[in-house]
Amino acid sequence: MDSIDIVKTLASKGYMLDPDALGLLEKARDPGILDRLLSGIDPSALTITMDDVARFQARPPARKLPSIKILSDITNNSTCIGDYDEFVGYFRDRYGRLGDMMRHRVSARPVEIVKKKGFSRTEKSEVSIIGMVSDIRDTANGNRLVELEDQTGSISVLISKDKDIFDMSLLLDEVVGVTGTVREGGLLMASSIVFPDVPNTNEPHRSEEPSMAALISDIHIGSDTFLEDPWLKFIDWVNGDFKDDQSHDMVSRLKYIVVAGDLVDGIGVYPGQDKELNIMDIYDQYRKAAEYFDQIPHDIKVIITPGNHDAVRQAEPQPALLEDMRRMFKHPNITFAGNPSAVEIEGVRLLIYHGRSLDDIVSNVPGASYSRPEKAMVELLKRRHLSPIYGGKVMIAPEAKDHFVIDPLPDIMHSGHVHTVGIGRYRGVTLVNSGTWQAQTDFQKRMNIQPDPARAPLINLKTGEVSILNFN
Ligand code: D5M
Ligand code: FE
Ligand code: ZN
Repeated sequence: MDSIDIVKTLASKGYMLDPDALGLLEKARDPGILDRLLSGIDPSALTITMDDVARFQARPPARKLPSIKILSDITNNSTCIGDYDEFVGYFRDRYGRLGDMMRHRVSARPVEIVKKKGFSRTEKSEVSIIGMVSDIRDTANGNRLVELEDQTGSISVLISKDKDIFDMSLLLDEVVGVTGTVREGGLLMASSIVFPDVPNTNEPHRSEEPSMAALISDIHIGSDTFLEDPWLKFIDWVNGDFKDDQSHDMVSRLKYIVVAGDLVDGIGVYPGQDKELNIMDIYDQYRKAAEYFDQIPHDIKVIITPGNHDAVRQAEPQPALLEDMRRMFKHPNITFAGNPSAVEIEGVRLLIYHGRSLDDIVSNVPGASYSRPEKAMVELLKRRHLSPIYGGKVMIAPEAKDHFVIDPLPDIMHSGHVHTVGIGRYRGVTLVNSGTWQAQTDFQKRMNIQPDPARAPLINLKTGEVSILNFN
């Protein structure tokens, strides 16, 4: 709106305008401000001042925000070249760190010693081991036989179908603690199983300010099913295009926007993708993305991490977007980080992981589904690992350190990938799956995956409360 329109609109309602106030209104790039001003101002006022305008601004001038601290990220820290020896080191690190999380609860003995116990005596006292699951089978009698390994050897563990623990789902390559009695021949009859898990005394960190963070993902810019209208509605909303008080309250506190991967649809991600693209060039896709993100108010801090559709290596952990793409973004407050990455915002720890392993959880954990992604995320959190199954959907690069181990514990875990929205809490940790800005694709139609497009979950960093806004 130009100055003449602003003055005319206000004059038609009987208000005059200070020149300073007019300057502020022009500068605000805040399409909803006149409506808010007119419905909120004292009707007996004659002249609108700069203070009046400031009161109705969607985003009051920001105080200096604390910086975003990166706690862990593979970007520029990759050690892996793909040697066999590296896999040995990778799994040793996984076993060591997950095992350590259980040692105070399980007084584990080495597998080789435990097996000998079975040969030497017939005593019925219980023993414990910590091992990595290398095989899971059902026996002819309907029990479950699991193979567990530590550095000393491998042992067979029988989980009887008559025990409660039979209902616990075990995954290949995860690290668990098992207690039971050893039979002659060295078979361990399990009586209890523990995961690395979250301590039940866990208290999340909270910000001192009620700052809001919008958690989004799977925008898929460049796809012909990308929902540009709702997306632009979101961008306008962030810029103040609303009339309601609830939006005003939220946008005035909105300090962060986090993107958990699949910013663009990419090129050659699946067979026949070119028939479903609007933008056929990967650079053009990122150029378009940069154009959208530059419209986000510059005092909002943005974090962008990649997903399986982005133009970085497919093996996870994935590094941040390349410099070629990053420099297209003119927004001055964007942090580009890897997938996964752990960051600290106002003292609150946020774990960002695109979520490709959720496909593995949905297909391997009975009861897990695409419609309740937060439940699948709980399965990852209990295992303190973002991608327990090796050789599933996630191609894992054998880094010296296992970047998928969930340590330190996050206060918020943010994923996407499955295109459904889910909010949950597990032992103090808030779980958010942030849906998508892409309509149902042909592939998803065939797989019967129903997406929840154009929703933006917003989390209050002081309370941990999440609100889902619908931009459809
Ligand atoms: O994934 C979006 C959703 O669709 C996610 O739940 C996986 C599923 N999907 C997509 N492509 C495939 C293939 N080829 N096999 C199995 N499941 C798939 P996105 O990463 O956005 O494509
Ligand atoms: Fe996606
Ligand atoms: Zn994805």
